[in-house]
Amino acid sequence: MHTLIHVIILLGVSLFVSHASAAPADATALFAQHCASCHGADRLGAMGPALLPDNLSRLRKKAAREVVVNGRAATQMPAFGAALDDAQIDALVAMIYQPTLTPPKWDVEQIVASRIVHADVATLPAKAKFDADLMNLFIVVEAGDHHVSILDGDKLERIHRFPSRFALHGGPKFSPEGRFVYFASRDGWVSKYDIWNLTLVAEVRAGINTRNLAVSSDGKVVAVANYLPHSLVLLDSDLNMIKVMDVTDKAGKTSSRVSAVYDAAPRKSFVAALKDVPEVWEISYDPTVEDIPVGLIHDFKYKEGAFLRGYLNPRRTPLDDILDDFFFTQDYSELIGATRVGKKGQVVHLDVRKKIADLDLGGMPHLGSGITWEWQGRTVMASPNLEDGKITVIDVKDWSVVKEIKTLGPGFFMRSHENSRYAWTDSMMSPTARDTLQVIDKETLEVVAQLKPEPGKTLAHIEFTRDGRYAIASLWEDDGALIIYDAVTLKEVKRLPARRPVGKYNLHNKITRSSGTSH
Ligand code: DHE
Repeated sequence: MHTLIHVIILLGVSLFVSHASAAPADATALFAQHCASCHGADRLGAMGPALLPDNLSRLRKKAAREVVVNGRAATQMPAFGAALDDAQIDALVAMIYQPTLTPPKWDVEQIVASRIVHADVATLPAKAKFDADLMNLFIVVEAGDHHVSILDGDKLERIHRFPSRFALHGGPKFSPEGRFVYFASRDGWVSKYDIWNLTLVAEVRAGINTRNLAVSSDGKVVAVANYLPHSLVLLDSDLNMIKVMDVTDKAGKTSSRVSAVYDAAPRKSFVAALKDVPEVWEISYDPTVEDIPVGLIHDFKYKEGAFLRGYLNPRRTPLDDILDDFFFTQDYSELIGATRVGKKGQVVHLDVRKKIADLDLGGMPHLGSGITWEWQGRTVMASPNLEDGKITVIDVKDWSVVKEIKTLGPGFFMRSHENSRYAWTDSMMSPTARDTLQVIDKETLEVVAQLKPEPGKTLAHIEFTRDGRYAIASLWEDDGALIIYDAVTLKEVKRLPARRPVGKYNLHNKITRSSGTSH
């Protein structure tokens, strides 16, 4: 997670010029001449990505400079190394890491105007144009060249590959019957794709800097979480505007970035994690929900009108601390959130609407990657840790830590399947062990195998086939691969080339909210 410090620069552009330069380079003029046609005169992005400090927070200045000089392979970004001198390049790089003089706006009108319809769903057949088990398909996000692949999970073959928006992030989300998949890009583009017809249907830009999206379990509402602007956007299934919610605290004084939004299917609601305000929001998409003053039973202070529970309106749960990484119990009545400093966890009950337990969680657990299984008659949750080499296993009834399983290094993702005795995890945050997957026996809670097919190359993110027979791992390199393992013998059975395949998602496992996968 990153802290963003916004410095308002009111000085002339000459300040951005490299010290090496004799004559100051005018960054604004250079930008208008060389960059604006693709990245937008306002730097909000167009064909190319947005060039604003928030959007660039994951890219070091040195790397950005490299892109300006050499261009970016597999994209339309040309090399400017020959056309511009060092001072001009330095000036441009400095400029894009500074906020714009006027804060960028992206409101309802702009969102509505950005919508693009690529195909009329009414004219497309409601039948797949290929022969496969439609619930055993995988959607693979290939970040190396911004493409998406669709795999047949029975034949373990690629059916189709198509270009995506720049820098998709988070899991794609599916309509309940599995025909449509929705993607969010870090630049705010939401894309709806018809898997059965292998065609893009519609797109809309819901924000400038977006975190993720969620699709309601009835398939009717798409919720988008934004860092910039501070908003939660609700769209219908065709990406038409329903409403934009400005996200502020109860008093309307402090606005907040939205860290993520999740579909809490059993509750027919979305749950949103806020980054700057100590509240969790729940937004019901159940049209039969009545306006009941929530908290009547537990806490009388929530009787005011602003806290009415209602269709597509936020219901707030106040917290002691900001929580922005969540794990939900299978029925979604409770969530564990990690505090900003990451060392403490809190359990929040969404009906009681308050914290019900504190957890001592050293090592910064990546709760969003948590999975559950049955262990000795209890349900346990396990998640990797972003700072320490360990898997934390917690009893979700009394929230006690059952075990900390030592691993080779800090990890990001964890996966299992109802039909598998193993849970798989990576150590991708470790410089020395990022090439090794570890396999944990869910009964003994011991590491039983280590897989290191390509020493020195990052191996991470697992997804199982619908039946749990195969596990697919990402060789997370530009000329990477999907490595398919037999989930019982742990032997490699096949490899498919892929361009930095950051994540893969099995339709059945995601739509049925398998306990072995994050939701
Ligand atoms: Fe992610 C999911 C947040 C950095 C790859 N990541 C998510 C989700 C959140 C999140 C809230 C759940 C959303 C969902 O699935 O709907 N990620 C964050 C961060 O806060 C963080 C640490 C910093 C940031 O700048 O955003 C971060 N994430 C990364 C990466 O650097 C990764 C490894 C590479 C990338 O492409 O950006 C990355 N995040 C992923 C992936 C998922 C994800 C592959 C989906 C996981 C899944 O299997 O469901």
